[in-house]
Amino acid sequence: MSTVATHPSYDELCANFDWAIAERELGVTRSGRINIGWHCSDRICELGLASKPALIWENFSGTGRTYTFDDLRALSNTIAVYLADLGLQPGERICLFMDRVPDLYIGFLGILKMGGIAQPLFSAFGGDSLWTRLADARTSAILTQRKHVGKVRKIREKLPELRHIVVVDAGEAPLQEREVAMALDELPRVERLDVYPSTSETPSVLHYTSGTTGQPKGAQHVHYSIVSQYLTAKWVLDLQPDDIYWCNADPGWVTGTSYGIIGPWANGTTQVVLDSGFSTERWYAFIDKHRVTVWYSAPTAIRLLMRDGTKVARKYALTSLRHLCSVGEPLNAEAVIWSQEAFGLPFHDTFWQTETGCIVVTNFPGMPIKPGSMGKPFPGITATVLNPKTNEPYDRPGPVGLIALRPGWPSMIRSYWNNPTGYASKFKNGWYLCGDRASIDPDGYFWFVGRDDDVINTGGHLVGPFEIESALLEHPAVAESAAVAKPDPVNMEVVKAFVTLKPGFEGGPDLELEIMNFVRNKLSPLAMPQEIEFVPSLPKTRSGKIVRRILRAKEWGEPVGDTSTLMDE
Ligand code: 6R9
Repeated sequence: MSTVATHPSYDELCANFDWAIAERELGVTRSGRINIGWHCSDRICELGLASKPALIWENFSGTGRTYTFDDLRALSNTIAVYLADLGLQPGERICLFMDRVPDLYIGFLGILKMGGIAQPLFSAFGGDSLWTRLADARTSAILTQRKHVGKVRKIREKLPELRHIVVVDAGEAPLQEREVAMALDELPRVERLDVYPSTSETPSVLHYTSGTTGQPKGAQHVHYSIVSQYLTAKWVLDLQPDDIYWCNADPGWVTGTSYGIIGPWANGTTQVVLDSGFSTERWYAFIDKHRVTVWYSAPTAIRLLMRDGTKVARKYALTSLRHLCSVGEPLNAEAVIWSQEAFGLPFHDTFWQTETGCIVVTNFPGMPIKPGSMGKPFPGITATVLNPKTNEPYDRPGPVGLIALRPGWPSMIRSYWNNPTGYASKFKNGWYLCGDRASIDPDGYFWFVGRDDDVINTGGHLVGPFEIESALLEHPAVAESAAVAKPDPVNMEVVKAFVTLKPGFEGGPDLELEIMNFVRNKLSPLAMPQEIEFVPSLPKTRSGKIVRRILRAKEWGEPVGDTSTLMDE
């Protein structure tokens, strides 16, 4: 099957771009009514796709269930009515605190249909992480499962505004104060609903950012975001009518809502969801069983697949795959080359943030991929890199600067919850600063360097962690790596690398020296780690991002700061 999109080329799309293209296709205007819940279900039914599967769901043990767009429509109506009957009002924050069960996806649409603000949080969060975010958002209700309700019970006394704790699978279990049982299958199915008349600027989703560099912030999205999410899903993920699409991100992370709910369903795409943790074989078997065609994943998962080698991939029929995309962290060249070897297809990198709401820089389908580069701005997005001294774009390709976007695309957040000053501080000279560094080559391709705070200053030379980590990952023993600054009396900072090894390798001074020399030969003596520490695992956020800040703080003897999004808290 071809990997080339059927839509016009990147250059043609850029030349004729207008977000009105998406507005027309979605049947919305900036001043009219838009409701994401309605657009992702009712409208798809009106287009004649009521009986098309919308969600093919499977849990860790292989039990599954399929929901059509008509099911999605009626069941999200049902949840909307249920929540409104509890007395919940439009504009109130309603948290989704569940594993990737169908109620999570349907509940998300239901909340939006009754005008609530959906606040998805990772079900793996412990009490403290949950409390910080519910307290900050002054959340009125939480939808959760029996297995997680204990965490809510522990903190509810500190949350006087949390009026309803809705348990979706309570069964006969005894409930406590403020708790109600909502058995979706047993509620009368609501066929007709007057959906809340939201417009473009009505708040829709409140996402707490992964917090790799500090306190989590509540990113405030609006219903108009669907305009960007719809079109980027269609063009970048290249969604076609017959696709079986798998986004393996949890909706606690923006990828799991923008491209695990809104983008694909606004396109009427069939999605598969696997409610289970990572396992190479389980994932390949899932792709094989459901004949997945488009797969949206992340470097952290791809590195684990790489660690297990191409042989495992050959045990499964993965030939249904025709388009692969990646997000969340820099995608190193090695991973692109490996995926070509393992699946016969390259991963296409996509760069964006909770704040941008949609993909902003990407290896567009059909555009030649330069392995290691993130690609070019999505048509309609003006992206550049600024000289950090002047906050002006460079007048030539090459130098490393701050990634900056011209504000105004539909899915940009409108503020940080309770923190307008924090939001205002992200803008300089009329540009929105992403907080990342990159360079642009003469062909207009962006090359990621690192988060601003992760750049290493060794003897006055700025070294990006991505370059060093990419080189480390090319060494046959290295599974994962993080390069951070370590204090040095002469050079101010030197590079220290933390490394996890592939099965069968043992850390020690010989391997350390070998890897150091490997990096020196590939890059430069400057980029060579002065020290390599072999570790069993690296600190990561729940969305799989390596948190270099924590490793660096230890080297400098500084406090590690907020750790509430960490995987192994
Ligand atoms: C969607 C998402 C945003 C930060 C972003 C950057 C990093 C995301 C990337 C990437 C290099 C890519 N990031 N995609 N870095 N290449 N393709 O991840 O949102 O959780 O808010 O994180 O993630 O540092 O600024 P979010």
